[in-house]
Amino acid sequence: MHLTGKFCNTEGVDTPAVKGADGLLGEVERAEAALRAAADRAGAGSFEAVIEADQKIEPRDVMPEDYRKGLIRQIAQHAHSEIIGMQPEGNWITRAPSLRRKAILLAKVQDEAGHGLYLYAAAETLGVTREELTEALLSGRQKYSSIFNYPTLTWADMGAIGWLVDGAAIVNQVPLCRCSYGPYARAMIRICKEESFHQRQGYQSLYVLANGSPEQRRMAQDAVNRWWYPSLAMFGPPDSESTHSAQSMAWKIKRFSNDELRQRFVDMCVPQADILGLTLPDPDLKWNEQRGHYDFTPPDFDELMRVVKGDGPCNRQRMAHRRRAHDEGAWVREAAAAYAAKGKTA
Ligand code: FAQ
Repeated sequence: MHLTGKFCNTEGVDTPAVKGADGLLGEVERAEAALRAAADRAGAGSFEAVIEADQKIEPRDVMPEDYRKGLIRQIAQHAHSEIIGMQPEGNWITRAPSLRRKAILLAKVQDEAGHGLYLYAAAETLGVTREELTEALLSGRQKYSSIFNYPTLTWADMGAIGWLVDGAAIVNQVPLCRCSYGPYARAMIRICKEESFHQRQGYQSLYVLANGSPEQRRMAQDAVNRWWYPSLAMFGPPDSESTHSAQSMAWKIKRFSNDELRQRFVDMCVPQADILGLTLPDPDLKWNEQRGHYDFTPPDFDELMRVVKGDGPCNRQRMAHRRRAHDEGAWVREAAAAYAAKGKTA
């Protein structure tokens, strides 16, 4: 097989460079340039005119109430996902197999906290407070991504999450860099650059296991078997059942439908799985010459809806942990508020 390049690691295994999520970085950079151009052409007129001209809506612009509410819904769910998403991987920080892997995982989980913060800040520009958003998560009124309700059973899950979950996140989020709401689009640019690194490290970690001992290889395959369908489900219900897609796409919040992005993800993963030497757990996965895409078995959407509604393997554990962390952090918030108040009166 022809490989496009290599990057080194300290474990004696060179990982082939593959075309993949980091190839989407060019798209992020184009979105960044478009954002700068849009800033130079500010003040296009009415909400409809700005959307039509593919420019950005900014916090002080007039916007339909449903646009504002829809954005708060999506950005808040996204922010909560980053925060809850720290738990499955946080579970392995103390058990990482080497100091190097521990440092990488620690940095990745910390990045996810940062993504949550950028996103909460973007949501706040729409007139909600951080406290309101936190309360909505803790009370269960607002949700987070289904994917974080699955358990991380072995070290190989860290590789599979990086490769598949971060990979799915990038495919979904790169188009959000061109979202019509300025603060969300700007937050997504930085997030996508970091997610691309996350995806790459997961792939590399899995590659090392896939080329390791028979037991490591089995562990890598088992992780891929368990994370494949939940990753496909991250893209949401099929287009025919997606309640928000049509309006979100008309307002240029979403640029592609759930099914289009799911297909893009499958097409990206198949050659990457080949290089890993691992199998994707779908006997019906095959290239369709006519469509120019891989045919694949869709995820179980009834399971997705059960998990979203709170009945996944780890929903209760994740929420209990988040509530406990929130309560235990009360003194930090109080101290920070007291310090800020002191600064104002000094
Ligand atoms: N999980 O009408 P649609 C990450 C809900 S971040 C839970 O199609 P929409 C980084 C949906 O909210 C992952 N709920 O909705 C990371 C709606 O319910 P609602 C998060 C889901 O908004 C990696 C209902 O179903 N990413 O992974 C899911 O047009 C590793 C109907 O659905 C984002 O949030 C689901 N999978 O499309 C961190 C990206 N799918 O609100 C740590 C931004 C659907 O009416 C470690 N969000 N629902 O009660 C989006 O792109 C969109 O919101 C979609 C859903 C595509 C998720």
